[in-house]
Amino acid sequence: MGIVNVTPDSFSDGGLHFSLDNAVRHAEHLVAEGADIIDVGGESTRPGALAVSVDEELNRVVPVIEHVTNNMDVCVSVDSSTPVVMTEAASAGAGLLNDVRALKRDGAVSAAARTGLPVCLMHMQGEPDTMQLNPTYADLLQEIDAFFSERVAVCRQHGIGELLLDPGFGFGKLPKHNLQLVNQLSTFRRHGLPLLVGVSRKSTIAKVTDDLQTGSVVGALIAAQNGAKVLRVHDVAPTVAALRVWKSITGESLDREQ
Ligand code: 7PJ
Repeated sequence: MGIVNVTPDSFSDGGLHFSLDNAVRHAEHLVAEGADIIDVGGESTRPGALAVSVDEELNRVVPVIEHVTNNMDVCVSVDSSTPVVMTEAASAGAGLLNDVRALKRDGAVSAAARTGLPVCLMHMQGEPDTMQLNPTYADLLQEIDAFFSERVAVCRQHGIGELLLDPGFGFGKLPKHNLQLVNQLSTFRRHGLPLLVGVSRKSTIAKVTDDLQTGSVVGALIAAQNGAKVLRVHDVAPTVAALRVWKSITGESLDREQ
Protein backbone atom coordinates (compact mmCIF):
# COMPACT_ATOMS: atom_id res chain seq x y z
CA MET A 1 0.00 0.00 0.00
CA GLY A 2 1.61 3.21 -1.22
CA ILE A 3 0.81 6.48 0.55
CA VAL A 4 -0.56 9.52 -1.27
CA ASN A 5 -1.13 12.52 0.98
CA VAL A 6 -3.27 15.21 -0.60
CA THR A 7 -2.42 18.53 0.92
CA PRO A 8 -2.84 21.82 -0.91
CA ASP A 9 0.30 23.62 -1.97
CA SER A 10 0.28 27.08 -0.48
CA PHE A 11 2.71 28.41 -3.11
CA SER A 12 0.44 27.61 -6.02
CA ASP A 13 -2.32 29.91 -7.30
CA GLY A 14 -3.95 26.84 -8.72
CA GLY A 15 -4.14 25.50 -5.19
CA LEU A 16 -6.22 22.39 -5.35
CA HIS A 17 -5.59 21.64 -9.00
CA PHE A 18 -1.88 21.77 -8.41
CA SER A 19 -2.16 19.26 -5.58
CA LEU A 20 -4.45 17.03 -7.69
CA ASP A 21 -1.75 16.87 -10.38
CA ASN A 22 0.92 16.14 -7.83
CA ALA A 23 -1.12 13.47 -6.10
CA VAL A 24 -1.98 11.71 -9.36
CA ARG A 25 1.62 11.78 -10.54
CA HIS A 26 2.74 10.41 -7.20
CA ALA A 27 0.15 7.61 -7.39
CA GLU A 28 1.40 6.69 -10.89
CA HIS A 29 4.94 6.54 -9.55
CA LEU A 30 3.94 4.25 -6.65
CA VAL A 31 2.01 1.92 -8.97
CA ALA A 32 5.01 1.72 -11.31
CA GLU A 33 7.13 0.80 -8.27
CA GLY A 34 4.81 -2.11 -7.49
CA ALA A 35 2.05 -0.84 -5.18
CA ASP A 36 -1.17 -2.89 -5.24
CA ILE A 37 -3.13 -0.35 -3.21
CA ILE A 38 -2.96 3.45 -3.19
CA ASP A 39 -3.97 5.01 0.14
CA VAL A 40 -5.35 8.51 -0.40
CA GLY A 41 -5.59 10.75 2.65
CA GLY A 42 -6.69 14.38 3.04
CA GLU A 43 -6.56 14.70 6.82
CA SER A 44 -3.18 14.67 8.53
CA THR A 45 -3.25 12.44 11.59
CA ARG A 46 0.35 13.06 12.55
CA PRO A 47 0.79 14.06 16.20
CA GLY A 48 -0.31 17.66 16.71
CA ALA A 49 -1.89 18.04 13.27
CA LEU A 50 -4.81 20.46 12.81
CA ALA A 51 -8.30 19.29 11.89
CA VAL A 52 -9.66 19.92 8.39
CA SER A 53 -13.31 20.60 7.54
CA VAL A 54 -15.41 17.90 5.90
CA ASP A 55 -15.71 19.97 2.70
CA GLU A 56 -11.98 20.47 2.58
CA GLU A 57 -11.34 16.76 3.08
CA LEU A 58 -13.83 15.92 0.30
CA ASN A 59 -12.28 18.48 -2.06
CA ARG A 60 -8.87 17.01 -1.46
CA VAL A 61 -9.51 13.29 -1.80
CA VAL A 62 -12.49 12.73 -4.12
CA PRO A 63 -10.90 14.07 -7.36
CA VAL A 64 -7.76 12.03 -6.70
CA ILE A 65 -9.73 8.83 -6.05
CA GLU A 66 -11.79 9.39 -9.21
CA HIS A 67 -8.74 10.01 -11.35
CA VAL A 68 -6.72 7.09 -10.01
CA THR A 69 -9.58 4.56 -10.22
CA ASN A 70 -10.46 5.70 -13.77
CA ASN A 71 -6.92 5.62 -15.08
CA MET A 72 -4.94 3.03 -13.16
CA ASP A 73 -5.33 -0.67 -12.49
CA VAL A 74 -5.00 -0.43 -8.73
CA CYS A 75 -7.18 -0.57 -5.63
CA VAL A 76 -7.65 2.81 -3.98
CA SER A 77 -8.19 3.10 -0.25
CA VAL A 78 -9.30 6.25 1.50
CA ASP A 79 -7.60 7.20 4.76
CA SER A 80 -10.54 8.87 6.50
CA SER A 81 -12.69 8.77 9.63
CA THR A 82 -15.46 10.96 8.19
CA PRO A 83 -18.70 9.18 7.21
CA VAL A 84 -19.56 11.39 4.21
CA VAL A 85 -16.00 11.06 2.91
CA MET A 86 -16.36 7.26 3.07
CA THR A 87 -19.63 7.46 1.12
CA GLU A 88 -18.25 9.81 -1.53
CA ALA A 89 -14.98 7.91 -1.81
CA ALA A 90 -16.92 4.71 -2.48
CA SER A 91 -18.97 6.47 -5.20
CA ALA A 92 -15.72 7.74 -6.71
CA GLY A 93 -14.44 4.16 -7.00
CA ALA A 94 -12.51 3.45 -3.79
CA GLY A 95 -12.12 -0.24 -2.94
CA LEU A 96 -11.13 -0.03 0.72
CA LEU A 97 -11.89 2.19 3.72
CA ASN A 98 -8.93 2.85 6.00
CA ASP A 99 -9.98 4.44 9.28
CA VAL A 100 -7.42 5.28 11.97
CA ARG A 101 -10.42 5.78 14.31
CA ALA A 102 -11.81 2.30 13.57
CA LEU A 103 -15.29 3.65 12.64
CA LYS A 104 -15.81 5.27 16.06
CA ARG A 105 -17.08 8.61 14.75
CA ASP A 106 -20.87 9.08 14.81
CA GLY A 107 -22.42 7.47 11.76
CA ALA A 108 -19.17 5.90 10.55
CA VAL A 109 -20.13 2.25 11.05
CA SER A 110 -23.41 2.57 9.15
CA ALA A 111 -21.86 4.72 6.42
CA ALA A 112 -19.07 2.17 5.96
CA ALA A 113 -21.55 -0.73 5.97
CA ARG A 114 -23.64 0.97 3.25
CA THR A 115 -20.62 1.16 0.94
CA GLY A 116 -20.18 -2.62 1.07
CA LEU A 117 -16.40 -2.06 1.03
CA PRO A 118 -13.78 -3.80 3.18
CA VAL A 119 -12.62 -1.75 6.16
CA CYS A 120 -9.28 -1.49 7.94
CA LEU A 121 -9.80 -0.96 11.68
CA MET A 122 -6.80 0.72 13.33
CA HIS A 123 -6.08 1.01 17.04
CA MET A 124 -5.32 4.47 18.41
CA GLN A 125 -5.16 5.55 22.05
CA GLY A 126 -6.66 9.05 22.31
CA GLU A 127 -6.89 11.55 19.45
CA PRO A 128 -4.09 12.78 17.16
CA ASP A 129 -3.66 16.18 18.84
CA THR A 130 -2.96 14.70 22.28
CA MET A 131 -2.18 11.01 21.75
CA GLN A 132 1.59 11.33 22.23
CA LEU A 133 1.41 13.29 25.50
CA ASN A 134 1.35 10.34 27.89
CA PRO A 135 0.46 7.02 26.27
CA THR A 136 -0.09 4.48 29.04
CA TYR A 137 -0.84 0.76 28.92
CA ALA A 138 -1.20 -1.81 31.69
CA ASP A 139 -0.99 -4.57 29.07
CA LEU A 140 -0.34 -3.34 25.54
CA LEU A 141 -1.13 -6.50 23.58
CA GLN A 142 -4.17 -7.42 25.66
CA GLU A 143 -5.66 -3.91 25.38
CA ILE A 144 -5.25 -3.74 21.61
CA ASP A 145 -6.55 -7.27 21.25
CA ALA A 146 -9.67 -6.44 23.29
CA PHE A 147 -10.16 -3.30 21.19
CA PHE A 148 -10.04 -5.39 18.00
CA SER A 149 -12.58 -7.86 19.41
CA GLU A 150 -14.99 -5.05 20.30
CA ARG A 151 -14.69 -3.22 16.97
CA VAL A 152 -14.94 -6.43 14.93
CA ALA A 153 -18.14 -7.36 16.82
CA VAL A 154 -19.68 -3.92 16.12
CA CYS A 155 -18.76 -4.17 12.44
CA ARG A 156 -20.18 -7.69 12.16
CA GLN A 157 -23.45 -6.55 13.78
CA HIS A 158 -23.73 -3.92 11.04
CA GLY A 159 -23.04 -6.45 8.32
CA ILE A 160 -19.53 -5.35 7.36
CA GLY A 161 -18.14 -8.49 5.78
CA GLU A 162 -14.49 -7.84 5.13
CA LEU A 163 -12.17 -6.42 7.77
CA LEU A 164 -8.45 -5.80 8.23
CA LEU A 165 -6.80 -5.06 11.57
CA ASP A 166 -3.97 -2.60 12.24
CA PRO A 167 -2.31 -2.14 15.66
CA GLY A 168 -1.66 1.53 14.86
CA PHE A 169 2.12 2.00 14.99
CA GLY A 170 2.72 5.55 16.26
CA PHE A 171 -0.84 6.23 17.37
CA GLY A 172 -0.87 6.88 21.13
CA LYS A 173 2.19 4.73 21.74
CA LEU A 174 5.74 5.17 23.01
CA PRO A 175 8.65 3.85 20.91
CA LYS A 176 8.88 0.76 23.14
CA HIS A 177 5.19 0.06 22.50
CA ASN A 178 5.58 0.45 18.73
CA LEU A 179 8.60 -1.85 18.62
CA GLN A 180 6.87 -4.48 20.75
CA LEU A 181 3.84 -4.43 18.45
CA VAL A 182 5.94 -5.27 15.39
CA ASN A 183 7.85 -7.92 17.33
CA GLN A 184 4.68 -9.56 18.64
CA LEU A 185 2.39 -8.85 15.72
CA SER A 186 1.57 -12.53 15.32
CA THR A 187 -0.54 -12.33 18.51
CA PHE A 188 -3.24 -10.61 16.46
CA ARG A 189 -3.44 -13.42 13.92
CA ARG A 190 -5.92 -15.19 16.19
CA HIS A 191 -8.72 -12.96 14.85
CA GLY A 192 -8.27 -14.67 11.51
CA LEU A 193 -8.21 -11.32 9.68
CA PRO A 194 -5.52 -9.82 7.46
CA LEU A 195 -3.17 -7.49 9.33
CA LEU A 196 -2.04 -4.09 8.04
CA VAL A 197 1.00 -2.29 9.45
CA GLY A 198 2.40 1.18 8.79
CA VAL A 199 5.83 1.97 10.22
CA SER A 200 6.99 4.08 7.29
CA ARG A 201 9.08 7.14 8.23
CA LYS A 202 7.52 7.35 11.68
CA SER A 203 9.31 8.91 14.65
CA THR A 204 10.02 5.57 16.34
CA ILE A 205 12.05 4.53 13.28
CA ALA A 206 13.78 7.93 13.35
CA LYS A 207 14.70 7.36 17.01
CA VAL A 208 16.51 4.13 16.06
CA THR A 209 18.28 5.28 12.90
CA ASP A 210 18.97 8.40 10.82
CA ASP A 211 18.38 6.31 7.71
CA LEU A 212 14.59 6.53 7.63
CA GLN A 213 14.16 4.71 4.35
CA THR A 214 16.25 1.65 5.23
CA GLY A 215 14.78 1.64 8.73
CA SER A 216 11.24 1.75 7.35
CA VAL A 217 11.93 -1.04 4.87
CA VAL A 218 13.38 -3.30 7.57
CA GLY A 219 10.46 -2.52 9.89
CA ALA A 220 8.00 -3.37 7.11
CA LEU A 221 9.84 -6.60 6.27
CA ILE A 222 9.77 -7.77 9.89
CA ALA A 223 6.07 -6.88 10.13
CA ALA A 224 5.49 -9.00 7.02
CA GLN A 225 7.48 -11.88 8.47
CA ASN A 226 5.34 -11.66 11.61
CA GLY A 227 2.12 -11.86 9.64
CA ALA A 228 1.29 -8.45 8.09
CA LYS A 229 -0.49 -8.89 4.75
CA VAL A 230 -0.58 -5.20 3.86
CA LEU A 231 2.30 -2.77 4.41
CA ARG A 232 1.51 0.94 4.31
CA VAL A 233 4.67 2.58 2.96
CA HIS A 234 6.11 5.70 1.35
CA ASP A 235 9.00 3.88 -0.33
CA VAL A 236 7.36 1.17 -2.44
CA ALA A 237 10.32 0.10 -4.61
CA PRO A 238 12.78 -0.80 -1.82
CA THR A 239 9.98 -2.44 0.18
CA VAL A 240 9.04 -4.62 -2.80
CA ALA A 241 12.73 -5.47 -3.28
CA ALA A 242 13.02 -6.56 0.36
CA LEU A 243 9.89 -8.70 0.12
CA ARG A 244 11.11 -10.28 -3.12
CA VAL A 245 14.39 -11.33 -1.55
CA TRP A 246 12.60 -12.72 1.51
CA LYS A 247 10.13 -14.66 -0.65
CA SER A 248 12.86 -15.96 -2.93
CA ILE A 249 14.73 -17.30 0.10
CA THR A 250 11.63 -19.08 1.39
CA GLY A 251 10.76 -20.32 -2.10
CA GLU A 252 7.45 -18.47 -2.34
CA SER A 253 6.27 -16.02 -4.95
CA LEU A 254 5.34 -12.41 -4.22
CA ASP A 255 2.83 -12.36 -7.06
CA ARG A 256 -0.81 -13.18 -6.54
CA GLU A 257 -0.24 -13.91 -2.87
CA GLN A 258 -2.99 -14.16 -0.19
C1 7PJ B 1 -1.43 4.87 9.41
C2 7PJ B 1 -2.60 5.13 8.71
C3 7PJ B 1 -1.17 3.55 9.88
C4 7PJ B 1 -3.27 2.92 8.88
C5 7PJ B 1 -1.48 6.96 8.91
C6 7PJ B 1 1.67 8.60 8.96
C7 7PJ B 1 0.43 8.86 9.70
N1 7PJ B 1 -3.52 4.17 8.42
N2 7PJ B 1 -2.62 6.44 8.39
N3 7PJ B 1 -2.14 2.62 9.58
N4 7PJ B 1 -0.73 6.04 9.51
N5 7PJ B 1 -4.16 1.95 8.63
O1 7PJ B 1 1.71 8.04 7.86
O2 7PJ B 1 2.73 9.01 9.54
O3 7PJ B 1 -0.18 3.23 10.53
S1 7PJ B 1 -1.11 8.65 8.77
